[in-house]
Amino acid sequence: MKPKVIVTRRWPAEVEARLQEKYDVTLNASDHPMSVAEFKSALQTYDAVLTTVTDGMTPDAFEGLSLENVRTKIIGNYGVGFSHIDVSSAKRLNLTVTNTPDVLSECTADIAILLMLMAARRGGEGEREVRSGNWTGWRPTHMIGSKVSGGVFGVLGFGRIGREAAQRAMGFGMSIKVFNRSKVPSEVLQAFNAEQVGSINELAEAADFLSLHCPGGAENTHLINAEVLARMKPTGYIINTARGEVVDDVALVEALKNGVIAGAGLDVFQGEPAINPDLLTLDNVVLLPHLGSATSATREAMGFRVIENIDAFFNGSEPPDRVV
Ligand code: 8YV
Repeated sequence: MKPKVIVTRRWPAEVEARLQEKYDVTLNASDHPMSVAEFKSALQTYDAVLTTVTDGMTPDAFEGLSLENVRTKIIGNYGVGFSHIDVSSAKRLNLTVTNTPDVLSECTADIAILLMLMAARRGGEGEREVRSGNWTGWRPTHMIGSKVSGGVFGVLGFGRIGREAAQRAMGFGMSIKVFNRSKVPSEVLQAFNAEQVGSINELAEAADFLSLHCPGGAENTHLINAEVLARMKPTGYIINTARGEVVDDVALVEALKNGVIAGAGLDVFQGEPAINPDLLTLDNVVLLPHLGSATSATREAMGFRVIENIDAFFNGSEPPDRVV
């Protein structure tokens, strides 16, 4: 008997087809985000639940479940971040959790650079002006932005995506400063000609662009707060392709309104798709709808990576990307 597998959202067609060849699959034809009740019932019905960031698997989604009534053995998350999955409940229920690292690092780093350029060179504002018919023509003082090339690129979290972003920033002649909880090996720092600083405040003071590449979750919630923003240069920018909760968006709005920093580029939001409405009123912030991994090559690779993990699991070997 093939293991019973449920996919919580629509995936690229090739990946869904591959899954269907191998497993007894239930697809989410309408692509609606699963409710807590649906998720709870899935855990009692399927051998594997294949999730995404839109599945809020907070402790209440696991409430009332026990080893006796849970059928699921593995949660295969489609995405690298898994802070939406309550790890202690997963452990209590003896669930294996896997993610999809590596395959999305380049494309997510691309979006960080896109946001940096758009924010600094006022790409969003410019586009809005042209489309609205309000552009009156070239003039020396029109829509002046900030120079990116040669600036300081601050990386908070020097993992795979942070390094890809730094690599790209080096192409703009930027110098790299890094804050990372653990010590980055000196040969890695050398390869980026990077300096590892000792605190987030120090990084904030040095960076022209402070790009966030750490995981989300409780321990990184509001790492970027009013105090850190106050340390930044008034010409500085925050770039967030990590998780919305890493930035205190109320403090960010104040900083953007009051000239504490020059601007921001955000691909992720606390409580997304809801967005702090004040952000929508500000011209010095660029807003994207969580596009980090949104290329066809990457979304397919993510799906095949989930399949590799559940294949390994159901064949009795260690899934390559086990995180719990
Ligand atoms: C994913 C992401 O597309 O992988 C991640 O952590 O943030 C995104 O790029 C999303 O999480 C899908 O689950």
